[in-house]
Amino acid sequence: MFDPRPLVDIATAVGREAGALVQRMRASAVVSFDTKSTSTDVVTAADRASEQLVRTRLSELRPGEPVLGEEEGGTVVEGLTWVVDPIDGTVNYLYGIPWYSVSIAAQLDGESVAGAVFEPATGRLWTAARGHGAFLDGAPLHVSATTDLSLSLLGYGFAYRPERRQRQAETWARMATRVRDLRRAGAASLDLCSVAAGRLDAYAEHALGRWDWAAGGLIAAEAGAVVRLPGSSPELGEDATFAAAPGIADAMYAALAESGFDKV
Ligand code: LIP
Repeated sequence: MFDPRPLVDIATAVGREAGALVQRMRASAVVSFDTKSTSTDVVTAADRASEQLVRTRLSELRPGEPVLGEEEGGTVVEGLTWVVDPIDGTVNYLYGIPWYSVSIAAQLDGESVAGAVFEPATGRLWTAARGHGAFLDGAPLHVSATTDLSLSLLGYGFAYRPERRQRQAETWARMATRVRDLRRAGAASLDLCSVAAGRLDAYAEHALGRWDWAAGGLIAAEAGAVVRLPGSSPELGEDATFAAAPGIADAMYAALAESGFDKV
């Protein structure tokens, strides 16, 4: 019987090493940086150095296993692939907002089986192994028991492209009167971990990379959330990521669809 827990240990150890590097580099890394898809989609020297460290360490610990990373690319193959976001929440990192992570997942035939999301700024570690639960610093995680949509806290995000942001903002304006409140924290992996911890009742966003959701999506699912990854929510749009406490998942999914979430 395949046991994914040793893969969590590797993701944890390498994530902690990369996180320490990210923290050490911050003062210099945020002085100058490059941009990618738009002028607001930043990449720092720390993003690149973190991914390079992860790649080097995985090649030592798991020789021959491919890596898909946000900065250097790669592909998901049959068998085991490591999926890495070297800094998730790069804009937060740039501004000194302590809400960013190094996210490392192991996927088997494209499905996450192990994941670690490490917060360099706080030292908090979120982990999960498929079928073995989700944990924050070793303590079990459980989603919220919310059953009332109007009393739910919804996390969300924006794409980098301006024309899409406008449509997304219109969706969130419609949702604002359907839920208790909205939160936009800027790091998808940690938004998904927040659902796992019951700190958010739901989270939804478009246009995430596999590296954004690969570990956090598993952590949320293992904590009891209803998780729908890109390609599995046609009513929310082909590139939608959705996670919610089971007590409100159907109502939240329907409210997002009614708000035009699929048209952004
Ligand atoms: C970020 C995501 C966030 C999203 C941002 C960005 P990055 O990832 O974690 O949820 O709203 O636009 O994609 O770029 O910091 O790795």
